[in-house]
Amino acid sequence: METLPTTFSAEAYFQTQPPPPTIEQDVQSVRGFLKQQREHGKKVVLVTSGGTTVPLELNVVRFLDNFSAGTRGATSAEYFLKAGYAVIFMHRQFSLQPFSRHYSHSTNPFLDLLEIDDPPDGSTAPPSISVTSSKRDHLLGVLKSYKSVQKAGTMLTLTFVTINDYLWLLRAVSQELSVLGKDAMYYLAAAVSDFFLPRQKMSVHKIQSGKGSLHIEMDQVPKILKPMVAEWTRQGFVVSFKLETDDGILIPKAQAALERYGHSVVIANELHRRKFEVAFVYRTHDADPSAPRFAETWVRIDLEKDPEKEVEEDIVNELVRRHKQWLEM
Ligand code: PAZ
Repeated sequence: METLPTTFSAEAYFQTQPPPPTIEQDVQSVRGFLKQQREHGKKVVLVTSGGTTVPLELNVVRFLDNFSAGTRGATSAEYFLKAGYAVIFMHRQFSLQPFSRHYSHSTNPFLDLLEIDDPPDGSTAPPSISVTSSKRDHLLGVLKSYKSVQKAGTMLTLTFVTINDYLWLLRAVSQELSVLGKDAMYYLAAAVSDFFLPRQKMSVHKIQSGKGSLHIEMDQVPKILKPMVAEWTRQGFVVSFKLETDDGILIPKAQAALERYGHSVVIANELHRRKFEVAFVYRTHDADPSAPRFAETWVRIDLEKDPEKEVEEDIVNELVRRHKQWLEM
């Protein structure tokens, strides 16, 4: 059996964990997409969205997962498209997607949009289907945006399931996207596992219950932002997210990430307030060494006053503004 490192650097990870079978095909589609977007002078944002799984067996029956439904990523992708960016939407398979997210089966089932219209008495014509009148305007708006994005070819969708799929795909897409230099933005909203089980330590078959309780020791996922910022993305505008449940550590951890990786912005959010409140954490460019090195700006919306408002609209507007300013520097 090959010897595995005790802690995985990004390099050791990619040397020991195999790529997903679809990686080459995905790289080809990203190349084709970027060629088209460059011809149209578009800025491109990579949006990652949804949670990663950690399989416990090679013939996977069980896996660890997390809560993310992909709302942040899918919603933000729509606002980036609206702002004129082309979007590579890299998401967890079956998590929410731009446009169709409005009709998620759990919150707004598609069948509830439709009516059966019976033919007049005596007619042999089959019943027809129409859209419920109260839902028509909303559906029309979403459909128009969706069709125009399809026609313009400004969105490419890629999928991942496991943490391994995610890491390989993120590296490959970032390296491709780096040809855009400063015109590329990386918006890392996916909820990525901090721990994984190396392939070499996985049980081949379903773990059996005969031995009583289950003990699994997981390895730490390498800190991928480090090579991403320093090597893969070449000058890109990198935005990472920091999620915590303990308010006391949220901002300090976001600051520590900025310090460690040297990227553009960290968007900090607390689990239960993430739908209406986030903080932009960034470096200050103050020449005075005794002044604070970081600052934060809160983006808040009032869902009681305006229940239709989405915080992602303000997040994306603010990022578009900062990206523009940064391009002009
Ligand atoms: O997918 P969602 O809308 O339910 O949640 C979004 C989020 C909390 C996963 C995202 O805003 C985020 O913080 N992502 C990074 C999580 C992390 O620290 O790994």
